Amino acid sequence: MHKPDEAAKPTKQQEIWQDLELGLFCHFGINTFNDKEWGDGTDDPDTFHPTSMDCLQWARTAKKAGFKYLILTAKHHDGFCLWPTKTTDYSVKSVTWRTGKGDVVRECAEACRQEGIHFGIYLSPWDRHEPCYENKADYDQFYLEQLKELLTGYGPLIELWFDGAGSEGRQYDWKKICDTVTEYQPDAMIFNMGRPTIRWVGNEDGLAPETCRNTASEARASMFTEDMLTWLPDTPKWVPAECDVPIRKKHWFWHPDDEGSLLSLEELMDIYYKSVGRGTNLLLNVSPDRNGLFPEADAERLLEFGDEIRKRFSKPIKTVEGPGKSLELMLEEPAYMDHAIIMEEISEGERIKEYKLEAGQSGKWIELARGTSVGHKKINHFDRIMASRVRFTVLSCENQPLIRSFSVYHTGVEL
Ligand code: FUL
Repeated sequence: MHKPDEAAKPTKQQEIWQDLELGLFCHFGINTFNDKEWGDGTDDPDTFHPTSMDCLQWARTAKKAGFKYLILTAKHHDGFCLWPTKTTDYSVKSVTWRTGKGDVVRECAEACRQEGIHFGIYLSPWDRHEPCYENKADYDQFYLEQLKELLTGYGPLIELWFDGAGSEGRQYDWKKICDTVTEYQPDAMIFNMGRPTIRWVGNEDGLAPETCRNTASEARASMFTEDMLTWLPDTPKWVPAECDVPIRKKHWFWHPDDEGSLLSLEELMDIYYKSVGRGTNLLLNVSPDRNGLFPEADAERLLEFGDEIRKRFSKPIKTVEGPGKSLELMLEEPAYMDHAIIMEEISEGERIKEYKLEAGQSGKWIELARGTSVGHKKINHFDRIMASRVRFTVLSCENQPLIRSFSVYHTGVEL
């Protein structure tokens, strides 16, 4: 029988990254000040003028809400750079803000370090400002220079976010780009392009499919269009997914008057169940406004989200772990329960293909849930039931399943 990815296993760095689960995306730049999502590179640099920017407020809010990393748009498609790069004048060097001596990337990196969360960088390959963009060789060089500045000047990076948008039909030197990341930041994840170590889930709604495996070949077959097949041949076999979504519907940058599009707590929890709860990381975007601060409503929603996750899942009724096709959880006395979380020991790969969950009641087993992939984490919810035994049975697998943890919870939430 053909088993394409049986041998796929994460690197230590991928395992660490998967354990982070929650990342915050921050789209901030010249678009913020011009009410745009995709600036065309002609906006006056001096429009970039945050009145009271405080990256500590971003990092502190992220940390408090339980987010473990933050990714900043150092340069979006408009080409405006948030750090004083040597490669172009279209940057924070050419503005009256902080007399041209500001460096948002530095302030943000330091704030993250201070708060003890990881920092990562988004650097758009598509550049609508840079005149040399038209010349492939020149721009490849220009982009590598920018990347090198970011890789060497801002401490350890958890992730480099390479956006494919706007670059349809354009080839960049992905081999050199990825080699450069590996040379200067060997522990950083490479998002989706070239020789990725993590992949896009395939939509911007923060939703993973019910069956979401970590292996490259299955991901390609189930989620991607043909252009994803341009990954370099030495792409690792283990490529976990990251789900990205903005907290204000469809808007990555801050805009006046769109507070009404802020996702509700229920919507965020649904996204959480369908991203982290399906074994991926969630990268939730919150955009600083023209003050250079997370708007109060967004910050509050983020904190509510963090509180709700903690409220539901910080106190399991009981947890077990171990190898085998069947694991049973026995309580001293019957208890109400409505959720079960299973984590596979993915250091040895992803082995479970199908499973069921049952509760023992008066000598009978009642089926609570059924599922396919588990991987890093699987959240199952079911109607509240009173039981003293819960059983997790693997119905189909490759190799001996290894369960890192199997826990049951009573959240009291009806879904
Ligand atoms: C897309 C971009 O075009 C959006 O502006 C945003 O940056 C999102 C995260 O990725 O491809």
